Amino acid sequence: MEISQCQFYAQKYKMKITETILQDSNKLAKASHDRNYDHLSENLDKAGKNSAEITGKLEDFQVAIPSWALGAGGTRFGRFSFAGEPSNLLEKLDDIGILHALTQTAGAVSLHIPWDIPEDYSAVKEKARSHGIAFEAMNSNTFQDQKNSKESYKHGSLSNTSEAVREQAIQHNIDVIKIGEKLGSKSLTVWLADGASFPGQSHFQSALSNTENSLKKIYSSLPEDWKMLIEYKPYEPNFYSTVIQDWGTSFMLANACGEKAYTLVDLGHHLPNTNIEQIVSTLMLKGKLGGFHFNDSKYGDDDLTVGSIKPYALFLIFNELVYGMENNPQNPDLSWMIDASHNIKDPLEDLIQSLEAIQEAYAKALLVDRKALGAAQQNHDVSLCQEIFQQAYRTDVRPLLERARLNRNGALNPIKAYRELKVRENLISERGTETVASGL
Ligand SMILES: [Mn+2]
Repeated sequence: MEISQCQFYAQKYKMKITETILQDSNKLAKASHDRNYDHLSENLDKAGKNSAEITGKLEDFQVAIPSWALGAGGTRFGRFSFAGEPSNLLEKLDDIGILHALTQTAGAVSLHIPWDIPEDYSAVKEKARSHGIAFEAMNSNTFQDQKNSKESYKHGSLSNTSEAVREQAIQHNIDVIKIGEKLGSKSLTVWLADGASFPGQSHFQSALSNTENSLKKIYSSLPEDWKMLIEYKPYEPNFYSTVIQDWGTSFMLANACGEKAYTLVDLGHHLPNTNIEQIVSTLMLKGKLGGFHFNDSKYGDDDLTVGSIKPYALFLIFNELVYGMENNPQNPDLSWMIDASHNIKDPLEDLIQSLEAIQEAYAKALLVDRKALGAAQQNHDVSLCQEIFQQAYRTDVRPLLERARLNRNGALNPIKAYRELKVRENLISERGTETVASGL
C-alpha cells in the first residue's frame, strides 16, 4: 500500500485506527517479516525453544499506560506543551486506544485521582471498553494540595504530625478506592512524597509509625479482591529523607498491613547502580511483589523511555520476573504499568518505544535456557552462566514481537504506522494546538 493511501485512510477515518487500515499498512512489510520470523523460529527450534509459545506469551502481556504520560511532562524548570494533547479523560482513553490498536500491548490504563475523576462513569467505561482497555491500579495523590482542601500536605500526608492532615489523606485514599470500584479497577497504588529535606526536621520513628497506622486504616477499606501497592522512593521531592525510602521499608509496611498489601517497584526509584533484579527476586520469593512501574534513567527518577539507557539491566530484571512468574505462585498477578514523563518527545511515540522495549526484554528473558543455567550454576561454571544470559540477550527477538502484534491485528512497525497514518497531525486537527493534559 502506498503511503499516500494510508494518509487518505487516516483522513477519512480521523484518528480511529481500524484493523483494515493496519492490514493495508502491514502488507508491504509482511514478506520480509515472514522470512525473518521463519529464520529465527528455525534457530530457536534447534535450541529447544518454541516460537509460537513465546509469541503467545507476548500477546498476553499487557501493560497499563499511565493517564499522566499522554501529555507533555513538566520539569522543575518549565513545561513545553505538545500539540494535540488530550484535554480530558475520554480523550486520554482515545490516545491509549491508538497505542493499543498499533501495539496490541497497551490494554489497560492507570488513572490518577484527582486528575482523572470521571464526570460520567458510564461514558468512561464505554469508551474504555470500545478500545479494549481495562482499569489497572488507581493512584492517589497526597503530594499536592487540592483547591479548597482544608489541610495542607506541605509537611507530609500519611506521616504528618497532625492527625487532621493524616485523616484527610486517609479519606482521600478511601475515596480513590471508591472511584476505582465504580470503574472496575482492582488495586490502589500509594506513593508518598512524605519525608524531610533537612536533618532534624522529622522524627524518623514517629513518621514511620504514623505512616504504618495510616496505611492500615486505608487497608481496612480495601475490597476483598483488591491489592494495595506500596511504592518506595529514596529521594525527591524531599532531599534528605523519605518515609518509605526503599523496598525493605515498603515490604515491612506491606507485611504490617496484611496479605492484600504488596510492594511496587518503580525502576527509577533507586539510588544509582542499585541491583534491582535482586530486589525483584527477593520480593517474589517472599510473595510480596505486586506491581511494577517501567521507565529508564541515567541519574535519578529521570522517567525516560523504557530501555533507552540500560537495556541489559532491563533484561536482567525481566529474567527474575520470568523466573518468579514460573516458580513463585505465592505472588499475585502483577500489575504492569509504565510510569514515564516526556519533555521533548511526542508522548505517544515515546510510549510506543517503551512498550516495544518491555516486550523485547520479556521475549529475551523467555529465551534464557534455565535448565542449562541451573546446571552451570551448580558446576560453578561462571563463564558459561554469562554465556547463557548473553546468548539470550543478543538474540534479535523483534520478529517475535512483530508476529505477536500481527496475530492480534496490530501494526508490524507501530512507530512507522503511527507516522504514516499521520496520527499526531489528526489529533492536532481535532483538538488544536493549545490543549493541556491534566497532570504535572
Ligand atoms: Mn512510579
